[in-house]
Amino acid sequence: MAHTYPKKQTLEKAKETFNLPLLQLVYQSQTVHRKYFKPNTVQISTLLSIKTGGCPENCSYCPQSAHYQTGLQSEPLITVQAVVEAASRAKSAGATRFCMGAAWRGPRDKALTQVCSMIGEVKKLGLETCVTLGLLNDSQAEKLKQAGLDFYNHNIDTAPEFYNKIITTRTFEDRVNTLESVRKSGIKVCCGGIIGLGETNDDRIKMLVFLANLEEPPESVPINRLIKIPGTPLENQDPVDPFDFVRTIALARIIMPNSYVRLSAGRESMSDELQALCFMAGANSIFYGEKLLTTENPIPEKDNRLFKRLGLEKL
Ligand code: SAM
Ligand code: DTB
Ligand code: SF4
Repeated sequence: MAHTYPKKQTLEKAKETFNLPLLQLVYQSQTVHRKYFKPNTVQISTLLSIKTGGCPENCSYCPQSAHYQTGLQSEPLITVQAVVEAASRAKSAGATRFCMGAAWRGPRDKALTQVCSMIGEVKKLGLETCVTLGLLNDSQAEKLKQAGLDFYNHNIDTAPEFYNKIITTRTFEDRVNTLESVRKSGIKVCCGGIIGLGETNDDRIKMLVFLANLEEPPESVPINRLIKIPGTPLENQDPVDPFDFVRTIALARIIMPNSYVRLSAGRESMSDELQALCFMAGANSIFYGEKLLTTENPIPEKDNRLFKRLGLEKL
């Protein structure tokens, strides 16, 4: 399918697009969406935290960072059996991809071997697999590839210029190096960010342009809306203007037309109408299931009702 935009996105053009009258922007993003994807379908992923809390990193938004008192109960790496049970339930509920997240700076050898067994077992159930384990080097990415991993999630989270206001225990460049290792191994890349950290619209645009200009843009782009976690430095952040959120989704769709754009964390506090606008703007994937990693997500019955009312089909 012909690309309506040049491969390399300029910041200037992206800003112009972002600032179009909202209805024109959404019309444009829905038009792009229909050229590249089957309309009215949404890909369904389910998340599971396989190692919870006590993370040495200081990401200011995160309930799992050991730097903040969020009241979260830490849990060590769970068993392969526990993963298989959760993945079977997710499959019965209609998920096509199972994503496992660990609160690590990066995986140690022994833990990585156990995650590889989890990947093998989840694949046997006929599900696509995704893991998010923090920083990786080339050989760790290779090991995950050998285990059959389909996707690796590793977010840049925000614009390069804003990144060190949010996290200081690792750099933006560390994140990008991991993305390169994942890409080189042949695993598909899932990479996006969070809206509502105190960044400007320009920062949001810069984050998306950075992703679109990677040698190959991520196959999957999760857009999270900050869940304000008591005890973290961002617990009292100002709310995001919902229309700016929709603009962010629309721009992601337009400049990364081949990528799945996932309406990720934060749906629990979004109205049905806002979610519908996000789908209209080109979001075509969600996390499905009552829990994200450690926080609440809409219960499946609620999502099923919404999908029915909107005439959306789960893929
Ligand atoms: N520790 C790994 C890492 O950071 O790469 C994997 C798990 S981490 C929880 C995955 C992503 O969840 C983060 O990059 C961030 O985008 C998102 N996230 C974490 N806390 C969030 C919050 N309070 N609101 C919205 N998104 C959040
Ligand atoms: C992503 O971008 N969002 C997901 C997934 N990738 C791993 C995680 C959202 C986490 C929200 C906070 C929590 O539940 O702990
Ligand atoms: Fe750790 Fe990931 Fe949370 Fe950062 S986002 S504190 S790396 S679990």
